Amino acid sequence: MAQVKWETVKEYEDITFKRSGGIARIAFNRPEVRNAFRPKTTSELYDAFYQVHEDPTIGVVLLSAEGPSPKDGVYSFCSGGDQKARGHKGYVGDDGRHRLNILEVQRLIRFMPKVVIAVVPGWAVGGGHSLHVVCDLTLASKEHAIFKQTDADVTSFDGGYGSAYLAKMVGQKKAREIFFLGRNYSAQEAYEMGMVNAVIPHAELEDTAVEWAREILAKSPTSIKMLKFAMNLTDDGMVGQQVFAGEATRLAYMTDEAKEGRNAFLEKRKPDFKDVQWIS
Ligand code: S0N
Repeated sequence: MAQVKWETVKEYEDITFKRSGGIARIAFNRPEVRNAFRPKTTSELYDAFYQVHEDPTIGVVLLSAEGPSPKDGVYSFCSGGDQKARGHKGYVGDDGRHRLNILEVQRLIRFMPKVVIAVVPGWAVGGGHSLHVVCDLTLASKEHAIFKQTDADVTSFDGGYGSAYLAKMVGQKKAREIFFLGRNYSAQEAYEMGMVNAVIPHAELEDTAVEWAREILAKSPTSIKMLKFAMNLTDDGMVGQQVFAGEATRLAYMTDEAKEGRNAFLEKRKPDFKDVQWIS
């Protein structure tokens, strides 16, 4: 069993944000509404994920949820956009502004050079389902996780990663079934479809996630991030190439060749690359 002592990084209203060594834990904290997200939730998520993105000492993030619900004891990961916070122009924040910033959270998860593991203790529904799809790995509670797509019931649909990338993951027919019928799928069924990495007894879910995170942290960080971006690349088009190439440029900066290029400019002379080999 993984022994883990979480320390709070920052206090929020709708989420919790903790860390233990190189592992961050960001968790929804609205269990009374099945962890639905409102604009405040997505702003807080963005803020926490951005801190993780910027922190070179963190390599793995667990995206999880607090719970169960104090009202009825039901566990949830996330039930998507808060339908009570939805006005005629979309989701509306306390300041009266309409926003769709869950997609910005998705992009941060997708493009951060760290591994994000969805730890699903219960319902993963609508935009909550899409979030698990966009995470790098998904671990699900054997007893309580249920996967469901209600986007077509409430006319609040994810036509990006939540659906199109899901189809790459589970196949076109299965993805269309998930979205067109909106049925419930158990953790085992989700595993058999290929959208869950492992089905874990509920009591061991978080410890298992920490064990997976520690295994990943023992690997070469450069390899892990280049592999993540390489696997993203074909589905992310020019943006995928940009993200992958950004890391290639970072590696190039670390060479003597790059030092010479920079120094030559700063010293107002021609660069001397004659000792650099054309390695193939
Ligand atoms: C999760 C479900 C299946 C659980 O059912 P269960 O266990 O029977 O519980 P309930 O009694 O239904 O719920 C318990 C309490 O929680 C409240 N609640 C649950 N979900 C939500 C929610 N999403 N919003 C607000 N409240 C919620 C219930 O109202 C109940 O409260 P009380 O006790 O006060 O009655 C079931 O709850 C369910 O189906 N929930 C709704 C799921 C849903 O339709 N979600 C929205 C789907 N769409 C998205 O998420 C779109 C995401 C998005 O934002 C987006 C993405 C891409 C592009 C654009 C957008 C965009 O912004 O539109």
